[in-house]
Amino acid sequence: MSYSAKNIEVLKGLEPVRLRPGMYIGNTGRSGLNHLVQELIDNSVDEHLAGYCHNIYVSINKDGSATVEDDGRGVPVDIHEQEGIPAERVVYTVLHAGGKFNGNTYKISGGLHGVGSAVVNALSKKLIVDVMRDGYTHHDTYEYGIPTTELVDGYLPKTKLKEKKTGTRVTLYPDDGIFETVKFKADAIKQRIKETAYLNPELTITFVNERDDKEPIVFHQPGGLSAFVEDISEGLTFTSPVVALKGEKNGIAADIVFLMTEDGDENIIGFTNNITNPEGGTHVAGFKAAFAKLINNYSRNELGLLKEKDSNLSGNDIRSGMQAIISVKHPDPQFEGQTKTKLSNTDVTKAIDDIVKEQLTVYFDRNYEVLKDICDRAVALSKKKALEKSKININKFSFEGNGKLAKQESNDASKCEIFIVEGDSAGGSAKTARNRKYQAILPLRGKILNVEKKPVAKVLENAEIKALINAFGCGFLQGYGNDFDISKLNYDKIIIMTDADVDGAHIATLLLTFFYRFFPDLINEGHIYIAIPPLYRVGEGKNMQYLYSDDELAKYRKTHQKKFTIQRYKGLGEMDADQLYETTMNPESRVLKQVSINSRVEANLITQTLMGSEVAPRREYIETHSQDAVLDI
Ligand code: 0RA
Repeated sequence: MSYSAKNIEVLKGLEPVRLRPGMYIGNTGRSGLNHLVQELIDNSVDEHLAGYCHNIYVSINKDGSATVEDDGRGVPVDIHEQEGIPAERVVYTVLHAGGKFNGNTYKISGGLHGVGSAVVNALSKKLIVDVMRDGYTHHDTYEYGIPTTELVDGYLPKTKLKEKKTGTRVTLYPDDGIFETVKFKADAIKQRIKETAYLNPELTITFVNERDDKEPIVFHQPGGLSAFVEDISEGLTFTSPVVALKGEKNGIAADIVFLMTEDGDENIIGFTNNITNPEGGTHVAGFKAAFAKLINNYSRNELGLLKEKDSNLSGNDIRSGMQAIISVKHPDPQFEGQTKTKLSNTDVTKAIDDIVKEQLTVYFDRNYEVLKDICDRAVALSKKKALEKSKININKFSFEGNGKLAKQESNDASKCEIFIVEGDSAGGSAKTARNRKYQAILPLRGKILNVEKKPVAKVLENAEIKALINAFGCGFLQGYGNDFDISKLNYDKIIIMTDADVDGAHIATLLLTFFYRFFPDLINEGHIYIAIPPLYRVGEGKNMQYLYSDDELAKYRKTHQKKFTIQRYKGLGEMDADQLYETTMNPESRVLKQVSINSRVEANLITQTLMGSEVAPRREYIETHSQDAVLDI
């Protein structure tokens, strides 16, 4: 086949990726962009898992590109039998080609990851590949997925290596025609690298952000998962040592570490084949259930802490303060959920249950005092909660405290939305602007209570919070009793609509803290959204348009040399009702961000940093990270 015919074939093959990037990398925002780098890192980690690569270097470069280099065997460069081109070209131009070469059992293939090098290539305006093997550097380049390096007698051009080394180096320039922003988020990449280092104790990953001239950071964690669980528990008071369990059942390998704390929130993080599962899944649920079952058994039968008439201890009480990491390796992982990161293989539940039962029994036999302490604490907490609950006056929660809720007309919850807005004046505009059939408005008077570390009874006395709970209609006290019932939720979408300024971000954060603590399932099930109001209205005469970020404005300036006017919106109140509806409320034209708990590792940290007692750093964090903080809780 001729060179150009081959290229047309490549173009066709990669076309679906460029047409629907979201299907392959989740979205075309910052997190989608970061997936490109993560994908390259994951490929190098696969090479490590195959037993070859021990060092990975990641850099974000000054020219806007990112480089991932490893010291593995190097991507094969010999001629691919079926395709008749260098195998490296097949890896970077044929979708899902990656796994075929590698005999690796646990090839990463889950969720948004493992989408393949070809996807990265397709979404890059330029990609440079250098393969070091057989004493040569083999060089290749692509633009928008299409090879741009001329082959030499059918092979990649090569230069002799001065030193004896092997490996693969890939530099990618993200396509700015695809991504909303092409500025990599160093913190998110660092976070992933850190996790990867803990999960692969024999791997060393070096990260450098050339944009800020800081020293390279070396991630090497010989302590593995045990060190990881201590890290996520930093600052908490431990009430148990680190307990590590390890096993394999029916081809599913599991590594489990946990420790108990007095003051932390339960935090159980799942990984499948080295990739984090922010939405959890069968491994996390399986571990929770297995642990609770075992502790109930011990409490009742061995320790005599529960009488015959006593009901079982709740799982939440048993695991209170637990920090855990559940890492499974599965040959064929399946994912579901809002972000397709929730592990769904049902065979994992049984495997985890078996491993926990076998190994934890052995551990508790040898460490009786650890068992006794866990059981005693669970019983004490259960009694304390029963007492606290008996003091809460449930009658206060009649549907009287609706605040200034403007209800919608429809009763079809699947179509209804509630906008939570800041203050009466924005509330008034929103009430005028809304589609009354499906949209309800709940104005909040000023800032809602910061619920972090407040006793439940105090929280429930707060008028704004009462209004929220009553409007939602699905009960409350999730984790405390059985009053919460998500099927009764009155709305499909709960939308936080605040000004695009520091105060607005603070109110949004307070609300998210409230949801995170009291209604985590509303977040997990994808019901919580943040409305993004426009920052600017730009244009000339009749050709006015709205811009939602400073990046968009910068782009607009570049492409519009002619005269235009800019109006900056300082708050929702500056828009008239029509504008507010058009830009922020109309499902056809608005910008909404769905809130998800992206990284449980960070979620606790963020609520604690933002909502803790130190006001000054909190303000700074909100100001500079408001969008990210809000969305990454
Ligand atoms: C397939 C086969 C072999 C290595 C690789 C893939 C490989 C892929 C990547 C991606 C990034 N770094 C990588 N390193 C290696 C092994 C071929 C052989 O030598 O037998």
